[in-house]
Amino acid sequence: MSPAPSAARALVSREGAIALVTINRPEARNALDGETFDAIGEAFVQAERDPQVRCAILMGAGDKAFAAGADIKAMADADPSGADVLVGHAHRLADRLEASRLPVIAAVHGFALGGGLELALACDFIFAARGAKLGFPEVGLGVIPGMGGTQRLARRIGVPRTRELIYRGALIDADEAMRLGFVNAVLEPDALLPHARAVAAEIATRAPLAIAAAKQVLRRGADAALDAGVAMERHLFASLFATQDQKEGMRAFVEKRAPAWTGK
Ligand code: CO8
Repeated sequence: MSPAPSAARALVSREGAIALVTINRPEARNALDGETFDAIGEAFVQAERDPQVRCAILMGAGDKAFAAGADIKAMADADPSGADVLVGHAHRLADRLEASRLPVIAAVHGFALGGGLELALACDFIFAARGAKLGFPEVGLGVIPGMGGTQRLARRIGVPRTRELIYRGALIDADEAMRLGFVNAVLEPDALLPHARAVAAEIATRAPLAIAAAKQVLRRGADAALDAGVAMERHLFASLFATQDQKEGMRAFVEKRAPAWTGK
């Protein structure tokens, strides 16, 4: 895999079955402007096209931040339609991450604020370095989260806790975010990427179509009534029996050997 065309704003590299996507604007604490949202999206397109890739990690360059939010300087003078254009870049990226066949791990260090936290919330899960600071400072700027954060966080931790984080605009640390339930694990800073890599490598050993199906039903089912979500699960479960990987996985169990997935 070659570097993303917009090498300035996002980088992508492959380590075995893992794609590492890096938000690359450290001098601005990885603040997200339209170009950066698009570059991250392009990096994911590139990762998805590579059939060897089974899992992705999203991280921020430099030692200060995952991403300190949307670029305030780029939107300060926007009118409503300009703001809507900017939000469009953000939403396209969030949609891409959620629709991706790849599970995406956000490896968060330093600041994950505003749009930066919303970006992490559009990933499948978040691992955070101890000392990381997360939050929604938007109401202190005269706006609200605009990349789906009000909805995605509420779905993860409930409306009352989401209200408190958004109305207060206060930053919380990684341990508190884990206690609230939207961070999966807190690691010492040096252990963050090794942990993300280890989990990604484990996921990469599983049947890729099964992982994609699980991702799809967990995402769509979260917004559905229980019976609709269960029906979706039933349909996907049955349809996996049309795949070579289901035959391979079950035969490998019976034959007491490791499965060899083809992704078909
Ligand atoms: N936007 C633009 N530039 C930024 C941002 C940002 N969000 N964050 C940091 N920078 C820039 C600074 O302006 C500074 O630039 P310069 O060197 O040219 O002065 C450089 O990065 C370094 O920043 P600091 O000197 O402030 O670094 P510190 O380590 O002292 O502080 C902080 C780091 C605490 C992260 C601080 O920079 C900060 O508070 N940043 C703003 C955080 C914030 O309010 N984020 C929310 C933004 S609004 C938002 O995200 C809405 C999302 C809507 C969805 C998406 C739609 C587009």
